[in-house]
Amino acid sequence: MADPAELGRALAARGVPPLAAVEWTDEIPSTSDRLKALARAGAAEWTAVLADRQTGGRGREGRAWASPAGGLYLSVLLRPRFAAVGLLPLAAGVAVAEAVAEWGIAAQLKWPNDVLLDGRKLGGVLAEASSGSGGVDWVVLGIGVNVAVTREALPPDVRDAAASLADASSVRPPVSDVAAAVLAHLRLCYDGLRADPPRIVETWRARAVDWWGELVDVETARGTLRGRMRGVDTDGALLVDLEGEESHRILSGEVRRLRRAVRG
Ligand code: BT5
Repeated sequence: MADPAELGRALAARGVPPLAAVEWTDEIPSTSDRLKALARAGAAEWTAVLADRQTGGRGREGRAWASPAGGLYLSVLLRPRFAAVGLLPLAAGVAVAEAVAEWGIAAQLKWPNDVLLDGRKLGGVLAEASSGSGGVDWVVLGIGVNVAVTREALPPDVRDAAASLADASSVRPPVSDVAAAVLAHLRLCYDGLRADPPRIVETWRARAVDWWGELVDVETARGTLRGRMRGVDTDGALLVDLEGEESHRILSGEVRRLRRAVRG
């Protein structure tokens, strides 16, 4: 089990304010489930839960997040008092991309929550929130990054579309160093989000896959929409130009680029 004190020292060395509390266990069903329970019990903002492995790691829409040893499984509790909460998943993606850039890895972001390396998924973000009459009470940001996850450790249906930091770099950072880097960049992105939300959208866009203007299919709960990818608005919604409707807003979905048929 990694040592939470080691993470504390790594954050202090970076001049990052300490976490409110941190739990780091060897194995847990899901760090986000554990942190949601702590959030409901009144835990403070910047409480974090980490695990070496998850047995029930979750993605969006009930999908699973394969969580063998060698990955970063981190959940962070935030209690935002500002309006731009919808941009938190994008801000978390930026934080992950900026963190891995410290090891020379040029990750790309794909709306809404993918962190890609050469088109394969290196990490993902799961944002879950609870609101009351006074607005958003808490947000749990769950972040998974394949730091030194081997292909063999991943399920066969995930393996070919997954990437690991270890594939791309001869440097093998310890998971606790990657955790410290992600948390440090997340602090900066969170402060940036409070001060200047459009700026985070610009930063995200600069790191996003360059599919702007291209034809995409977006699978949504209400079916697949086809159009040209235009941008992301200040609520984090994807804007797609559909036939007969410009800048249609999509709040959640899966984007796939349509490749033009190559004629021989
Ligand atoms: C995500 O969901 O990408 C969000 C993943 C968030 C995981 C973190 S780990 C800490 C915290 N605790 C949790 O329980 N969850 C969070 P989504 O966009 O729905 O992507 C899920 C899809 O990614 C799956 O259906 C697989 O195709 C693929 N996938 C699963 N595990 C993967 C892995 N380890 N590496 C790359 N791709 C994976």
